[in-house]
Amino acid sequence: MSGKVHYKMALVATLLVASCLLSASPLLAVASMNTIIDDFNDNSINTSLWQAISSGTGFTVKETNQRLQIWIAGTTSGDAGYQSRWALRGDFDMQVDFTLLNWPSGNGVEVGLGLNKPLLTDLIAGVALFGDHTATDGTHYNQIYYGETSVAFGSTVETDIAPGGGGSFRITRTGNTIDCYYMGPTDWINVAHSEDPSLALDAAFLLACGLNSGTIPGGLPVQIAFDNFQLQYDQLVFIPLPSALLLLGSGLLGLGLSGLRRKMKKG
Ligand SMILES: [Ca+2]
Repeated sequence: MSGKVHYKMALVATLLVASCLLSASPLLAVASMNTIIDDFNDNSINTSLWQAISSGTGFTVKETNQRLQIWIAGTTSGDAGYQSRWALRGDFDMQVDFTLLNWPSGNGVEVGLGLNKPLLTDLIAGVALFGDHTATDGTHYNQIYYGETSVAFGSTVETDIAPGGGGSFRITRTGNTIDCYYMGPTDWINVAHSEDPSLALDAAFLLACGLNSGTIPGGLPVQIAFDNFQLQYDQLVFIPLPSALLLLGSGLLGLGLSGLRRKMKKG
């Protein structure tokens, strides 16, 4: 009799343990996410993670002063920054800080954190600060934060960051859902939220800034910096370098401006 009771108790205990393990598995998965932090303090590009990219003329991309600094002539279109040599697969949470080191009024430069399809310039998602600028159709826009995904344009929030100021961007993906944020006065503010199977594709990530061809350049030099890049991720997949060099194009900026105009016209 007591032997049977012990057997039953042992069975129940085993089932309880199994049940706990099963219910705990999502937590274990989160805890096992990998982390990459680049504080740029070594003043040297980590070529196992990044490649410097630029299109157009007058850009300089360099790690210096313990951050990633980008100089823009302010007279030409194109963009520049760091592009990952790896694609994100699965869930992730990444963020980066930016500083507007030299930021003349009306410069039209856009600074952002983005996701592209590997080997293509197609944007999957991005969050950016767009400086006040004049579009080629003559319309003037104030400084804004905005976010978007390939599925939908998010929202715009007007702001007014003084030269020397800065902020932070963040993009997260859980399953088929992507969220884009900027750091507000007290917490992250969501400017894009989309759910679609296409958003779960492998995605290269980039820290970029530049001028869109639909923007009249402000004419004065602009300088910005990225710092404190942090990434938690499920899996990284290597991108072959020769093709990846072609990546940036209008990836972050082209869709951004067209999306912004659609949004503005609706409003
Ligand atoms: Ca730093």
